[in-house]
Amino acid sequence: NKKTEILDTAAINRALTRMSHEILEKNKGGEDIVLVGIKTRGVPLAKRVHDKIKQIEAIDVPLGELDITLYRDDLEKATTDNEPEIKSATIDVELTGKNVILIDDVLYTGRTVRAAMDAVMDIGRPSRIQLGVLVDRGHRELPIRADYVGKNIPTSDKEIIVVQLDETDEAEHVSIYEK
Ligand code: 3GP
Ligand code: 5GP
Ligand code: MG
Repeated sequence: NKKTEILDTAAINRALTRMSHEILEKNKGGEDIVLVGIKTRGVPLAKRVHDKIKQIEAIDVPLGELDITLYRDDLEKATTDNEPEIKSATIDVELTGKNVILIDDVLYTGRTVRAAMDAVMDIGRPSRIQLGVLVDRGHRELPIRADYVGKNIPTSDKEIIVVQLDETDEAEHVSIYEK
């Protein structure tokens, strides 16, 4: 159980600033963007990207959130047999025709993002869905990739990524932790 810090507050902030610029560059401005944070830590990250887009282009892009948790039909089962499912969605704007950008802290198997895309497409018909994550730790089990990545951190099965943010935790850093 060794812990190594990969990103500190300044590095997290720089990564989010770069991602916000990339979002605006790739989408030629922020006009049709709707940011959707995936709970828990994807929500404050989406808010930070929102604030940066506002600083850069003076556009107030709508913010929504999705709560996606593991569906357990049998609590005895291993976690890998449980599939993430949507618990609730708070998106107060029309998504049809919009460019929905999902924001999460860590991308791993891709199953959470798959569930998030299902939820978004149940709500409306966006013209496009993109994905931004603070950390891509690899190990994808679905053909899903992120459009905006704070940092690629290749992990082994024995490692997990610890993400702490000021809004949700009493610290702010991204670390790699050996189980
Ligand atoms: P989050 O809600 O901010 O994403 O799943 C609950 C928390 O446990 C997550 O916080 C996440 O940070 C942490 N976590 C660490 N490893 C894993 C993992 O392998 N899968 C999931 N779903 N969460 C993990
Ligand atoms: P996936 O569905 O891609 O397997 O996992 C993505 C979700 O699980 C994200 O919401 C993320 O918070 C969480 N997750 C998966 N692996 C890790 C990890 O190593 N560290 C943290 N902090 N979260 C993880
Ligand atoms: Mg998460």
